[in-house]
Amino acid sequence: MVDTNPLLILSSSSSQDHIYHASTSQNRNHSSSSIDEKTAGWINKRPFKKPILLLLLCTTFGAIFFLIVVFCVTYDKNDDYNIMMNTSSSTPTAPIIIDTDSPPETLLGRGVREGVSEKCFRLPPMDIGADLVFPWTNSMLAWQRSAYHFQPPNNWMNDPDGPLFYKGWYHLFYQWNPDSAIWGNITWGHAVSTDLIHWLYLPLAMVPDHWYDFNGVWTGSATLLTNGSIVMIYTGSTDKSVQVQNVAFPANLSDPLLLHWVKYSGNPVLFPPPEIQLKDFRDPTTAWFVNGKWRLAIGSKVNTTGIALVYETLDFLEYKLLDGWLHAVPTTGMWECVDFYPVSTTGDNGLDTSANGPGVKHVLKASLDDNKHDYYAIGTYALESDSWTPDDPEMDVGIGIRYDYGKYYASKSFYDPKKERRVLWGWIGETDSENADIKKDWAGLQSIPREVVFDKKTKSNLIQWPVEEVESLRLVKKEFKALDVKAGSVLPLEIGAATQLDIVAEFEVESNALERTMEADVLYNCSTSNGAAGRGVLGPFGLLVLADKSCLEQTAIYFYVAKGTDGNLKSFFCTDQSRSSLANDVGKQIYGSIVPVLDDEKFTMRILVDHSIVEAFAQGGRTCITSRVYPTKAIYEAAKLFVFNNATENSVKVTSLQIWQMNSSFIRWYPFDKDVE
Ligand code: DQQ
Repeated sequence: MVDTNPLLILSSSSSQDHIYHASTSQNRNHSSSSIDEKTAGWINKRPFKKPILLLLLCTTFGAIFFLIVVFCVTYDKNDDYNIMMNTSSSTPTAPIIIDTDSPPETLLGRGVREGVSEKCFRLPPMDIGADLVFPWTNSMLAWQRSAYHFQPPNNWMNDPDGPLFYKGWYHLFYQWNPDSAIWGNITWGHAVSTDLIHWLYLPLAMVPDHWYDFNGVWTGSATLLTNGSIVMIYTGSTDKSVQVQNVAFPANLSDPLLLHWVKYSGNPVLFPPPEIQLKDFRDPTTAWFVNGKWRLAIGSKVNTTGIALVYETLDFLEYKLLDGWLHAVPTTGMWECVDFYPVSTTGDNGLDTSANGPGVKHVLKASLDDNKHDYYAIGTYALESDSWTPDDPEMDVGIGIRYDYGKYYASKSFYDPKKERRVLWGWIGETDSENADIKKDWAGLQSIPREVVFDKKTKSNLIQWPVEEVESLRLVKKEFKALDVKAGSVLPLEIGAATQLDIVAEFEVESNALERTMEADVLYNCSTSNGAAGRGVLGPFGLLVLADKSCLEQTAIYFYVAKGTDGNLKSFFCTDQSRSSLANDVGKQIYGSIVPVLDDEKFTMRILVDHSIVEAFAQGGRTCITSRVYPTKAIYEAAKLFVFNNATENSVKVTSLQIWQMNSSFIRWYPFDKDVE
């Protein structure tokens, strides 16, 4: 046990911040005072004649003034040129802003100017200042790169595109910037795998080389037709930044790698319809088959109402806009990356996108441009009227459940016929600074693909679980059983280095714990509750990952059980990043939400730790939280794992805790000169 008073460890992070700020400002004061002393001495020692001094001063100020004028003029010209031509490949010059719902106009980055959402995590302006920038070393930055999540070789990546299974290979396309670790110049990267985990990079699939995708080959989806051919439909941002839909086909269907893609000569196939703004029409879905025709949805908005439009087509070249909308939700803003698919309410398998009938419900997902979160709802799709209705209007798309309560966006699912399952991909962005991204030469990765099914127990949510293939990376296992974790304690788990892990944990709270408390905790909310330091009668309890030996850095993943005024328990699953790093230029939000824990269930969590990425799943995948954490001390061999219970009264029992070291997935280029082993 490292500490029986975890408040020492789990207390507010502000003390850490103070230590760091205090020492930096001390240093600054110290060094500036010593400069002052030296300067004073130097001036005293040299007897200047006044006219010479005056002449010198005038010349110097004159030269400085001239240089400033020249710099301003040149700078403005370049910026105007880049904005007009949309050709800038350099770092956006906009100042840093927070990962915010709506950045102020003056701070808009390049993405927003080009008609897509702000893509970068930015820090609050008040924190900008040379003295506050954390001194990242190369070794700290190098440690952050993932070992078994999908990442391109370098540079910026965002949304997954057109995932599909074809002739023995899983294909993943992705939004990639070939020039920089910042969003822009979007092309389609391409990779293949036989197991969704071990990937091989392939040459680029599509680049912005036509007027209709000059400003980017944006997000799109694949549809496998009944005759075995494939259609890729994607959004192009035109030379005038208008959003249009384009079609591309594989050049050679007998090539399992689908190396070459041919853009249709009649592109674009769709322009924004009259009632839709030119920059609010993007991200076509996989098509589904209804009465001999294909239908696909495209995200948009009307004023502040998020909507999904549906088009019908026979051949993917000519389209008809169907009357009405598939669905609309006021106040949710622009819907990006809409996904629409069936789930079985009775079976265990995933369903092909065109499936419908008894025992089938439909999931509608939208990525909300306004807050960068993926929301879904489960409901019923009426084929004839082409409209979808949520089961619970209070939990509609954009106002109800999220796929993930951390950093997870622009997701897309596909049906995997090999294993008869629906697989979900999501883009995990960065929460560090752009400067750090440029230094480390990459930004963004894809989540471990998740299998998605309807939760037959609660009937009100989905279950997301890492695809079983990730278990092939499991190496040595350590197991702990029947650990009693007293209220207010933190126990180290001796497992060696803790940077690549798969953890499965089960907790039990004392059965009479609830009766022992009369305390109602109705206002509990992960994000506003003082995180893992906020003590209640029944929690928080869980694990500290990526912690150094004295827990100065630690990321807490935990349950908190609150008691409602009706006497019923309400369980929350949260991730507290407020102490995840001593650096002050990274995001430190506390994430989380409610998780249903049924009467016969223990509290269970699974955590995938992969360097700076932590994916956490509660109750078999009912609630998921993905975090980006950037420790500075808890890295390499110094990264440790702890179990904790910060409740005020009740012990928890860890009934089972299994921890596997995880292998790397060794992503590499496809060996074109020889067969893949
Ligand atoms: N990313 C793409 C857009 C999409 C956005 C551009 C979502 O098509 O709306 O890179 O992250």
